Amino acid sequence: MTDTTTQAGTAPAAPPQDIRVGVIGVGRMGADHVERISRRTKGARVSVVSDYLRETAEKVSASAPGSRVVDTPEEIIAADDVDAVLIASPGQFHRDQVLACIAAGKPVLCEKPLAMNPQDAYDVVRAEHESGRSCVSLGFMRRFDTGYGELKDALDAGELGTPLILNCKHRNADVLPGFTNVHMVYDSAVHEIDAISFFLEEPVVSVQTITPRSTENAPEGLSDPMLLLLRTASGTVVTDELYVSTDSGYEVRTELVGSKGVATVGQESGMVTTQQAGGRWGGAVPADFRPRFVDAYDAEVQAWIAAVADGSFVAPRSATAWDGYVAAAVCEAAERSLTADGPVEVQLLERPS
Ligand code: ISE
Repeated sequence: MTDTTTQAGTAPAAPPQDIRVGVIGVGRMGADHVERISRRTKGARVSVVSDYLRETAEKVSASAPGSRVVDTPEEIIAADDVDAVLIASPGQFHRDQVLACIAAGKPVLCEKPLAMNPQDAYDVVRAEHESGRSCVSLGFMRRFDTGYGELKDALDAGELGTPLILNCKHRNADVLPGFTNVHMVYDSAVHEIDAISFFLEEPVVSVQTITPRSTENAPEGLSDPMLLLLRTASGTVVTDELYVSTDSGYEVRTELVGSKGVATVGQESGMVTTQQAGGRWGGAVPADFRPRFVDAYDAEVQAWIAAVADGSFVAPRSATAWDGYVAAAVCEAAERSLTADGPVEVQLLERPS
């Protein structure tokens, strides 16, 4: 039990208040965040949730003690019992919801992508700049992955020399219905595009999309697998192999080829088993990004809550609105390259000073 006795004349110290988080969108990812905040995040609790399916919101709210359900994102952002907002709605709603958080002066962690085009993403950058304070964190959780962190530290320490090639592989067992080539770029490849900002800290100047013949597992109209070839300002080349209907499991691997060495992350094999039946040797593959990146998501949300609590609002390693804009600009060039011959130039607006 906590000892609350004090010396005569001094008031007892007020216990630190939990940060009250409102969660917009509690489908697959939002529900995962509600569970994380309710069970594993220190100094935070979920106070309000909303979803376009009221029934889903009620079910998820029932798992978060003390939370309530409202009908609209606007109600969450305006609520007196919401100190910070987590947005996990579909990407096309992010711009308006983030702008509303900026207008309300509330710190926000928005799942990627920031927007489905660079213009919308830049609106957020400008609005945050004009508000005079940074309050937008973007959910590129891989920045908080241990392997990503190790590779970044090795690069920064010069252990790998000059980065020459970054090879990325991104494989999903399957995707949600309605997933198109545009989602492949803005929803999936956007992670590797942000990885370029994170690891190499320089702009992408051009991108080319290559589409081999598709797997028979791919949904109608989706070019799967898809290959992106990107070139940075200083000449590093990035390959991104996306394959989202493998029908097996979730794999994300990153290999940096440097002038002094090659480093690979994402090859965790966990337990390896020899099975008598079938004569096979091997380990398990995570089903999707939630188990694969659970530690990264936990670390990301915990760092965000700490930043909200100390008033800085954006954690040091977190992606910002600017990172979201840069990613959207590269995605737009990748989208254009789907129907163009050869590489497409990336156009970037000036960063507000
Ligand atoms: C999904 O939206 C994610 O963000 C996952 O991390 C990614 O692997 C998947 O391809 C996306 O659809």
